[in-house]
Amino acid sequence: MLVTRGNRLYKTSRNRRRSRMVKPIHVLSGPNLNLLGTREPEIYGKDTLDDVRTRCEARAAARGLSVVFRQSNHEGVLIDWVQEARTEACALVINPAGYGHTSIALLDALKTLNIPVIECHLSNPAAREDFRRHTFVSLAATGIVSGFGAASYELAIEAAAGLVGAN
Ligand code: DHK
Repeated sequence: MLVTRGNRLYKTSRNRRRSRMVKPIHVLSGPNLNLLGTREPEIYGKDTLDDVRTRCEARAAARGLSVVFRQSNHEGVLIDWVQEARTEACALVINPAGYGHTSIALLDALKTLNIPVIECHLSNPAAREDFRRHTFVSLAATGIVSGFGAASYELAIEAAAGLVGAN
């Protein structure tokens, strides 16, 4: 059985297991990603956000982890969820979508975290319009996965699991 100590996972005895269960990976998606599958599918792919959720859950389960998977179109809601992750998550995967390019408030919230933060993009913003090439969120990210469509989320889960020491 895996448990957390700080942000890392350890195998442990049954007694210890009761007191320290593994926290989930929180996966946050920003504005317009609720439209995934129909929104510019040539850029963002045909998978829906529910498909992405299923893929994340499966990836995490294979590493003995669970996910809390959420999407919002509202900056303040995303910030509230980032703050929640401070105590409730072992790692955070975030696709900030358009807010990544604009939100210093989201960056400030992310900078309060003491857990791995994986920034995730379906497309490769560096290969798109100039205004997408700068992402405030990157300043607080442990690492970035971009350009692999829905698989970017799965790779981000893998990276998070590795960083917290899951098998
Ligand atoms: C999603 C968005 O909605 C855009 O605003 C970003 C990102 C790119 C993505 O590739 O997932 O520029």
